[in-house]
Amino acid sequence: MKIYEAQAAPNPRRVRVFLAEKGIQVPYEQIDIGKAVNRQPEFRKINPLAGVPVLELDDGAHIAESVAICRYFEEIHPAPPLFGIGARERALVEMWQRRVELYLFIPIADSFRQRHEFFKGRIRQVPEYAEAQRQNAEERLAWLDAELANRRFIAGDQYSIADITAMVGIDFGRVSKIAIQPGQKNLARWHAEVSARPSAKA
Ligand SMILES: N[C@@H](CCC(=O)N[C@@H](CS)C(=O)NCC(=O)O)C(=O)O
Repeated sequence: MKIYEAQAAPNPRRVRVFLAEKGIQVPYEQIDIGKAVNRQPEFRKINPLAGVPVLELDDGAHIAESVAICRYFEEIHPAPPLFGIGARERALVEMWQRRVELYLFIPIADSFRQRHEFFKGRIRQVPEYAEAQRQNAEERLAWLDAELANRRFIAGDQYSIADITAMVGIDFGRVSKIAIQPGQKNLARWHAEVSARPSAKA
């Protein structure tokens, strides 16, 4: 088993933080996305969509998509649970994981991908869309700040994969000058707490 990843990229970091929370060690193989190695035919045999991370199982199966990789490890190492326990909690974690991925992480990623030199020639870029997504991300930070007035973590009282996605997304916002605002005290309190966990350094 091994994970193809790229140290500086946000999606691989989501998986590293998740594994660190569970105390699981998996060998990593670095893919040089700066040189677009992930977009070459050799890597596309592993993931036709070219993204990292990708988990390679001992039977040769390849599992891409960060949350799918995390779910695999949740099944084989249930403790500590990061997708919730029981129908109610699992549904709430799923809801929040999807919300922070679709409405925060992706707008933050688009703010970078849609305008930055790094992605020129790799994807179709629309700089106006980068700016629209930057503004969307800023609105979602305000929304999340209000949500966090009444609970400790994104999905409730327990730390979960939703916290990992939100933290990694917000940290990646630095490259697009998207940041928690001084008045967003609930978000700042939450961010300080999740960033202080040893897993955040993974
Ligand atoms: N939906 C995928 C996204 C994978 C993805 O876009 N990975 C980025 C790194 S954060 C990547 O491979 N970028 C290099 C490229 O697109 O060339 C996931 O959740 O893992």
